[in-house]
Amino acid sequence: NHTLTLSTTFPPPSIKESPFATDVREGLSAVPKSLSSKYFYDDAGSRIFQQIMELPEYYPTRAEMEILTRQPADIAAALPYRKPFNIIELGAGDGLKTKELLKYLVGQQADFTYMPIDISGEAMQQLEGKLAETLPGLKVKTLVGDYFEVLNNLDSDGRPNLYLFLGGNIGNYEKDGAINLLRMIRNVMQADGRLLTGFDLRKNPRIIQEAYDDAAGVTRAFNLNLLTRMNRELGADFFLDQFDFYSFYNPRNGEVRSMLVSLSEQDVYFKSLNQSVHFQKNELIHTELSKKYTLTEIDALAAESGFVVERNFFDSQHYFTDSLWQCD
Ligand code: AVI
Repeated sequence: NHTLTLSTTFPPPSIKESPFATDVREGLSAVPKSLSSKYFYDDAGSRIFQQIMELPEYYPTRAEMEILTRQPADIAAALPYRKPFNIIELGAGDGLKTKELLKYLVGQQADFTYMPIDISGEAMQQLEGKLAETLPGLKVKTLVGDYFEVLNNLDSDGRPNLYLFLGGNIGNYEKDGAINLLRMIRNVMQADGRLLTGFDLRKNPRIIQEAYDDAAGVTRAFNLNLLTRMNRELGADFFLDQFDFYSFYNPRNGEVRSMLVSLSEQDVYFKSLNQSVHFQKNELIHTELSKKYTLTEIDALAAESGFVVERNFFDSQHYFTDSLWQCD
């Protein structure tokens, strides 16, 4: 009768802090407090975002879908490729919009390989399965990881690349971040490469305001889900009824800013950070920028990142543009 006692508590396991934990600790100790909107997209948040895209007020997805459904021939004709090329998509997600363009190109017997990049391996597996079913003639090579790493280690077989950055995701970056990302693409691009980026455009301010503060409260739930995520993943004790959601559009600079508002003076304890965060009554956590562009701003952004705008593709209401850029 040997008794073997295994100690599971000593020595304590060395726990490496997750990037989420580090960013939350830093973001909530800063003045003013902020969290990156990239953390909206856990499984629950991604599902809420799917609901946002179907809201009557949320026009960007439908506008871009219209561009890619109605104008794939014009987009394809604007590409200079008469030899095999690659289409590399950053943040492909469910790939629903891109499918319209891919379908057209496959129908034209264009010789290309589609390379979607996403941080979620699961999303890439699903997309690959779906494309194999619906576009069996398409050559697909999925790439899982962070854009910067994947793009810098990409082997494009000496073929020219069309980069896609759709959905208006560029609008969620602060200006420096947007320029960094675009310059990084510029640096890996050959002279005959092209970049097609989705930009949400300035329009009647009321339309934009309502798209980011919908009547059914789905965008509110999208923001409050960040608190649920911190409760679950970081052992925080946020009470969701102690926070409000507020978002406003400033038509003078084209910025929608979203935030959570603390409804009382309160302390929130984070078990996994072994730390409390203090909130004043009415103190804000900035959660998201969603920038709306003028065409002049798009030209300037292209120039600052080493590109020129070759052509803009618009939806019928001119709410959105997929902007085709080449190296300057
Ligand atoms: C993903 N991104 C382009 C969306 C946007 O419109 O800025 C995220 C979003 N936030 C609130 N509603 C939608």
